[in-house]
Amino acid sequence: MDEANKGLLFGALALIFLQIGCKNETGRRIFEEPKSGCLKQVIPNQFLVQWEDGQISLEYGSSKEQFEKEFVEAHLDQIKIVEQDYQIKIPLNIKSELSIQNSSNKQDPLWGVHNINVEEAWDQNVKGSYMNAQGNEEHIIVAVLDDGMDIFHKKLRSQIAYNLGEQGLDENGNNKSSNGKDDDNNGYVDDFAGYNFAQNSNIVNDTSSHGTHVSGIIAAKHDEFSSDVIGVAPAAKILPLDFMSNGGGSISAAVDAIDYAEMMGARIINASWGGSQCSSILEEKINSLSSKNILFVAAAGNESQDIDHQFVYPASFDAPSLIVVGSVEYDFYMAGHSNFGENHVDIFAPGEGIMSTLDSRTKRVDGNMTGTSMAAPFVSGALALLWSANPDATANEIKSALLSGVYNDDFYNNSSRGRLNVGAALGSL
Ligand SMILES: [Ca+2]
Ligand SMILES: [Ca+2]
Ligand SMILES: [Ca+2]
Repeated sequence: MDEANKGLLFGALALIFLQIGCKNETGRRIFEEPKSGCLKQVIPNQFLVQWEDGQISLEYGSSKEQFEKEFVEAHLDQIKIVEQDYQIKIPLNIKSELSIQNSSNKQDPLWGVHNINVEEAWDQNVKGSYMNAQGNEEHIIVAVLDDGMDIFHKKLRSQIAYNLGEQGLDENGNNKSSNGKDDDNNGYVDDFAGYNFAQNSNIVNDTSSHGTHVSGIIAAKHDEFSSDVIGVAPAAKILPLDFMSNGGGSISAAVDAIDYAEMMGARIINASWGGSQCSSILEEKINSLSSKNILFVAAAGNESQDIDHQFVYPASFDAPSLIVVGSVEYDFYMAGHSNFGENHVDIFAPGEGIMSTLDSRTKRVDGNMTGTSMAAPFVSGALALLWSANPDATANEIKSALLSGVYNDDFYNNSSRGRLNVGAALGSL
């Protein structure tokens, strides 16, 4: 491994904010005034509607005025919230240098995975899968909502939650994964290896390597070379859900991807992105996951700020199924880039100089990245291990085991006062 790709891709996901506070007496929130920072992110003529029954749909109109007059008025009784759709932007911030501390850890390219006490789980054969009542192996599915993933990477291609309904040959002898048909009638054509909600296609293209790096931290295959990237939960499966192209996505694509993750049985959603809030629909969506027993793991962000006071989203949402992750450096102190906050940040995990998989088209199979984007997937992998050890546990039980079994130190400014300790979390399950 040489001078690696020190990318850091959290960023000002400048998007979504409809200021709450002007509800009318029916509880309907129709085109509330967006924050000024959100106006630039509006996607013209696309509107998100949340219905009274909780469903969310994307609708189109020739203008906001026309849409309000013709669509909203006609359906007013069934509508709860109407918002403009917003772009999600995730600028790629490249850190020029790693902050080097006096620590022997920095010599170990895999220092992150070696310092979360995960061997204790592996030694008990807790690796991210379990045997069901029929004696078949079931894999915990982690949905990676990101810029895509290199599904052909040698450390990842065996680690994907393939959709068996789009596998094999159709009646004409064509491959179901590429025949242009929705063979399993789930609403998505050829969704064999995840889906691209930004472009409505089955090509999950990771232009930044960000999603490939995140995926490797969670579940990169283990093999015989000790210097190779290894994932936290090698028997878990990744569901690659691409909702951005060229660093940008939309609220509607993120919401569709969350729905898809739920439909395909994901128990964990990794969200290594964030920024300012423009949409209350995204907040309600994440809130609704607690009743579905799904955990949503969000990066705390890289602005070195207290997010109890300077909010970033989705990390500063108050949702029971949300777990927010900040990062530590080689010496286990909080990383200089990491956001913090004793109410809104839950736990820290390694996030400085993390080696993981890169998109093979970059001509490198692995490299380093830095940021809370890297810390979040350590926790997502840990949750997959916990759930595989106790598949009947509720999301709440898994979350509280994670947060009670930590390396504890009073100086950690987060709600658990701790950093990730997989073995101890397993012990408190
Ligand atoms: Ca993409
Ligand atoms: Ca399908
Ligand atoms: Ca097909």
